[in-house]
Amino acid sequence: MLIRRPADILPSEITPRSVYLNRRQLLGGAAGLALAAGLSGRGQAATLETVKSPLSTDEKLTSLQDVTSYNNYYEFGVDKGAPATYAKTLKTSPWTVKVDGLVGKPGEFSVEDLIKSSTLEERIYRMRCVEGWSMVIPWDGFPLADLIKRVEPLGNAKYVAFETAYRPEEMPGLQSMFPVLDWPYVEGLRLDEAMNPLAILAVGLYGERLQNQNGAPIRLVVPWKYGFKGIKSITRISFVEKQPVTSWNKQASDEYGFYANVNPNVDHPRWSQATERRIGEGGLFVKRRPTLLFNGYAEQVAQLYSGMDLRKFY
Ligand SMILES: Nc1nc2c(c(=O)[nH]1)N[C@H]1C(S)=C(S)[C@@H](COP(=O)(O)O)O[C@H]1N2
Ligand SMILES: [Mo]
Repeated sequence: MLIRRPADILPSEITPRSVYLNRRQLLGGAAGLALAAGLSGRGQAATLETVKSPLSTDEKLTSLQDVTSYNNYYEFGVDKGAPATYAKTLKTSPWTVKVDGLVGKPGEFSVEDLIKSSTLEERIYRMRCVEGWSMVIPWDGFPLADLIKRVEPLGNAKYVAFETAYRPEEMPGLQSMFPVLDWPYVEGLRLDEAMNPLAILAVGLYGERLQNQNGAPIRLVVPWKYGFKGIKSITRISFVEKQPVTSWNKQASDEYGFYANVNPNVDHPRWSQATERRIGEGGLFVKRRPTLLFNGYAEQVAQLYSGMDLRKFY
């Protein structure tokens, strides 16, 4: 029998997760980090060392259970429960992100390298799906701007294009004779949007590495835009001059624009965007909440769109 010394035992092994999470919350910020040094069987840190970001909301968190079981990830099926069941087949380690296009320093970056070379922050963001539901999620990640600065975009780089892994063997949704989307999933941001400090590349949530259904090992989080901008399991980031095509815009351009800013005044053709349902707020008389312009982040991002007609550029 192998007897492990206490030093080999992870805090997450000896402490039930709920207690562990509470303790992290109590200790807060850097003090909680000492608890987060474990290594998983695959040699990657299972838990994440983060500093608390002042950009966080203090709204009540959506439970880990809801965040990891009510998902959109069409590569694994269109039902909200499908990704939690089927995304396990995606092999997320090792993983590299190729950065190319109009940059001075293109390259292939391993996720572990990106994590090691950044200060991870816990950002509690409210998220809004175009389907009318919302969540409040404690993401762990780093500013997208950090990676952008590292690769030194050229003067003619105006947009950033993102691509999800294309792996039919590991993604059942890609094997379908009637594909829901034109794979691989692609998304894009204007360079100045991508540089906004609110935009992050997330590698974890609730202090642990992302589960596959949430876009492991690395995904985009843009809290002032509808959820479909938050492209999952990114393998490529390209800097380009022209506005890149995006999956949902290609699929139904009258329903999903490039900008996808959360906007209560611009309805989706098939449903209103004026209110939302917070996942986890159960009960018979759940009140829908009014949706805020830019999902409540107007102060930080409205200037990006000054002079633009937001009904035209939806
Ligand atoms: N590759 C990929 N990324 C994706 C999607 C997808 O189907 N495939 N769905 C998007 C949509 S519509 C939403 S609402 C969010 C959901 O993220 P979550 O499941 O982590 O909450 O992921 C986005 N990113
Ligand atoms: Mo969504």
